[in-house]
Amino acid sequence: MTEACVGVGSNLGDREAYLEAGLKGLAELATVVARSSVYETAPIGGPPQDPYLNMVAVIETDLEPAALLEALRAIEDRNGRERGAPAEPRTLDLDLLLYGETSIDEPGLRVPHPRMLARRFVVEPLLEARPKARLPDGREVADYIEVVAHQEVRRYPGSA
Ligand code: PH2
Ligand code: MG
Ligand code: MG
Repeated sequence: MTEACVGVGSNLGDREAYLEAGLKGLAELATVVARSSVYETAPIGGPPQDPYLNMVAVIETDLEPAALLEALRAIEDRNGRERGAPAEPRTLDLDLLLYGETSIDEPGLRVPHPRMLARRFVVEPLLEARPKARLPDGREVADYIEVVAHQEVRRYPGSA
């Protein structure tokens, strides 16, 4: 069993429902062992678009990284995800952030997620779920919160 961290995001349609559908999909393929609160976050990159809801789920899984990534894509597809330009609005985005202490750099599969430490919408919920999260190279995620502190992120009212 490996512990993996998955970023969950939505900024198109019923965002809360898509986050729930994402969590349900994860629970069908793995054991969800922790999750963050939901945050409303200013969109980073891409054309002007609505704010995201973002959160992080921690799972335990027997799936290898490539199979896990494929399973994440299948959950996105089931939830109306259309694959256009990179930072276009999306109904559901499931990003593999960390997979144990494994580093992978292959076309289409890079773990840790290459931009995770530059995004408060990842760093903050990840630290809430796993305060001691580390990258395979030993860097502590907590050391990066100050770097991204200027980005707009707030707890989403009503979420756990
Ligand atoms: N995802 C992106 C691009 N920009 N911005 C926010 N706030 N949250 C996201 O999840 C996000 C983004 C591409 O996946
Ligand atoms: Mg993403
Ligand atoms: Mg993605």
